Amino acid sequence: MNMFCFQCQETAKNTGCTTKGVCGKEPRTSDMQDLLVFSLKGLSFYSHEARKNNIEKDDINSFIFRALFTTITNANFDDDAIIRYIKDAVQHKLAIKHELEQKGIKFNRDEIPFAARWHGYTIDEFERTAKLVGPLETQNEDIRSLRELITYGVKGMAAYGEHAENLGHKKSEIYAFMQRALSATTDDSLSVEDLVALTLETGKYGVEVMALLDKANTEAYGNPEITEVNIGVGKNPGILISGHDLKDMEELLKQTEGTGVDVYTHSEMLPANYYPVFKKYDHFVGNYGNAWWKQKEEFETFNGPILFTTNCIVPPSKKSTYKDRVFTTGSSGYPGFKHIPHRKDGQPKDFSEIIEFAKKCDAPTEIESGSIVGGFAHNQVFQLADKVVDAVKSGAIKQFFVMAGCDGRMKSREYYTEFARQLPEDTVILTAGCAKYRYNKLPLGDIGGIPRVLDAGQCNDSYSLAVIAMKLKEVFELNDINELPISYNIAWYEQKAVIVLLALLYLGVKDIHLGPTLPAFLSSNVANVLVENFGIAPIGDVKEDIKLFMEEA
Ligand code: SF4
Ligand code: SF3
Repeated sequence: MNMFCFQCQETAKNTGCTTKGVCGKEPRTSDMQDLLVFSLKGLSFYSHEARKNNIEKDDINSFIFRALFTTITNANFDDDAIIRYIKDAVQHKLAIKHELEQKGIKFNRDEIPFAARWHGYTIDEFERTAKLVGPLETQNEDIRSLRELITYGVKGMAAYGEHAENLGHKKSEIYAFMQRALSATTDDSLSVEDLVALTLETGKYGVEVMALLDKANTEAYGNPEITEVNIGVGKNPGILISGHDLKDMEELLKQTEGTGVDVYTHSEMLPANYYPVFKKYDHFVGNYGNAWWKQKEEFETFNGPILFTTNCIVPPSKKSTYKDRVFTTGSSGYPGFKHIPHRKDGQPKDFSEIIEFAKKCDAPTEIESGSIVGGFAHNQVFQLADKVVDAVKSGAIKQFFVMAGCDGRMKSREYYTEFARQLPEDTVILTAGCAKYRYNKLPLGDIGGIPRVLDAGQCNDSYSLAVIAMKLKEVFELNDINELPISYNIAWYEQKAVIVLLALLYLGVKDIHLGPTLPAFLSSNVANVLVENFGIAPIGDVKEDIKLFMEEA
């Protein structure tokens, strides 16, 4: 076995990537990411202990967000960047340990987990230790499963928390929980029951972090509003911005203004088109292309530079001609792609190099034309509430389907296109995340002016869908969110979808169908807990699933 990773939906044979990642991750990168996660768990042990003694370090809080984010699927393939994070984690750990010791706080050696005890300095040491610290080192399958489930949920939280932090929004409870949870995954005294409880608590903080990000985004850029997004192209050269970070979006729009360079969104950045503050820029043309996994073709025809603010990066192939046009920033990275450093001292990032590059490029080649509609986050839907409630009461809308989550390259995801196509015409799809690309260009029509696909935004805007559900529960005076005519058929791929799922479970949502496959990291016992307590189910045949959902309704 060269490596072991099973954190995403596309893991080899739905058991684990062992020779090379299906995502393109090399064994060494996988090892270094394992060691980084391990180091962050060790650092979390000390920072959790420090917090108990009223020591809180802002730099460690932010560092853990960023470092964990680099280990999310398709975020960062750059070993050098990951190794720098490991070295910094070791330094942070030594510093905080020293501070605790200065205060007279000491630990027995047997109280300190290996992750916290370990300090390595050389690449040799890193490579050796990395082989001892992957997920398979936990022998008990159920404990391993729960530890990984919590770790992946916390990774998703780190991503959302980092975006909020970039906009100046922080919550100390979120940092405290994340570090406690990471530290707990190294604690051999915790039982399956303890870890199940911690998993549910992870969902609670998932809701908190998504609410925080929602606040950060809407306070900075206004509430998303119904928007017709152009999917065609203009005549100027353009920059294609992908990922989820809206602060990067803002700075890029400001810096490209008046330069003759247009801006287009790709994949998860599409919802930026729905924000009032971004819409006012004339050179913000629209969205180009589809979900992340189509990037190899779409980056070729875009002709101009591409900026990744987060995942999902697909490694270019030998034949790809766009390699020298790709830039990364934030936690994303890829060897050979130019990385734009983080903002310092309150100054914006410097996108001048990418803008100058764009000026020399051709305008994008048109691959589609027309428009798509989105912007149905909670505030906008509340404004339509009367219309929606009337449509439900009159029977014009029979059922809502939450089809949020991720897209991916597996053929089995055609299920979601077919599912959307075959849903009865008196149903409405509520979506968020890149899962939407499986059906957002189908001619599904509307119900009395309400489009049949309502896109709330990015995967974190699944929070909006939960807020909408809560509001409907209130309007219809129901006791339980599960009495609403809403079914959940969620597609997952990476770890942000894990925190979205845990958040929905925490909010009490039952009977979520999850696909295209159930996570490989769920042991059969842990999967049973989810099935028995929450009614989680896999997807099956489109026709039968629709029949089942409509009967349950
Ligand atoms: Fe495999 Fe997914 Fe891990 Fe990549 S992230 S190595 S595809 S399990
Ligand atoms: Fe998509 Fe990567 Fe998950 Fe944010 S961009 S939802 S997969």
